[in-house]
Amino acid sequence: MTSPFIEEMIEMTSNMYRLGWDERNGGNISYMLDEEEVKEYLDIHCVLRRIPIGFYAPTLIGKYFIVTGTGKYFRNVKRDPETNLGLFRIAQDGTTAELLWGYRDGGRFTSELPAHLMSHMARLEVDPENRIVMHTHPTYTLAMNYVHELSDRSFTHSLWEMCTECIVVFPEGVGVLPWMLCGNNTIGEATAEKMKEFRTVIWGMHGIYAAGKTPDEAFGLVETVEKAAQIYMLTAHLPRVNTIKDEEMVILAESFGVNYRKDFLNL
Ligand code: 2HA
Ligand code: ZN
Repeated sequence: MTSPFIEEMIEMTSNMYRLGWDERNGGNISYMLDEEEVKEYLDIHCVLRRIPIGFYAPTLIGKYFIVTGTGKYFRNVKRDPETNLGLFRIAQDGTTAELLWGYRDGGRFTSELPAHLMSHMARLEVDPENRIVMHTHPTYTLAMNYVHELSDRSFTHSLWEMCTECIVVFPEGVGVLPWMLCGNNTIGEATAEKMKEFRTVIWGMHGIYAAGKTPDEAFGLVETVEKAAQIYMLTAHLPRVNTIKDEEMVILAESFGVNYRKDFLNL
């Protein structure tokens, strides 16, 4: 099967791999699809396997997702999408994935499915058009986690200072979680809680989550945060001679008409 959504997954995973964000099996993506677009390519009544998801997702019943597989390498998605990706529907019980395509070697979805689906539920509440949740390990964002205080406000403020466009691209800021054990419902719930407020959530000393209506929106958030973190890391050990001032960020936000977190600035 080839389809626009598989092509999209190939493009995203290939780009993320080449950016150096997804070593080995690092990173995972979930993309919610409309039944109409799935139907064009698959018999939606032909369930290959039923896989428990390990939590209850009432608002996702009947929804379709294409999701990267557990233990799979982003580097390999292009060569063999049917093994490295899977497409499933959340069953009527709200706790089972009905596999319709993929995970061909008997595999299953990413171990981070709780964080993905719980984030989808949280984002859909605030943005019914949300479709994408992506998780990755961008190098400079991670580096910055080791040398910067991990709080929503101060981390956001430092990122906003690093590129003129930051406050315009993520005016709501970024949420920051402390280091936590990954791959379980607890980190999923913590991520979803932050996702009510932020499209971008940093997992302390692990990586980043981003959500959006389109792959471009989610990807754009991660690459903008990563660019800011890169500039932070290239300059953190040098004397700061110039900076974007908080009053200038206000001018930017107002000029672009974005609703920004005023309490994240020192005015
Ligand atoms: O699945 O990135 O957080 C690989 C990961 C886990
Ligand atoms: Zn990870």
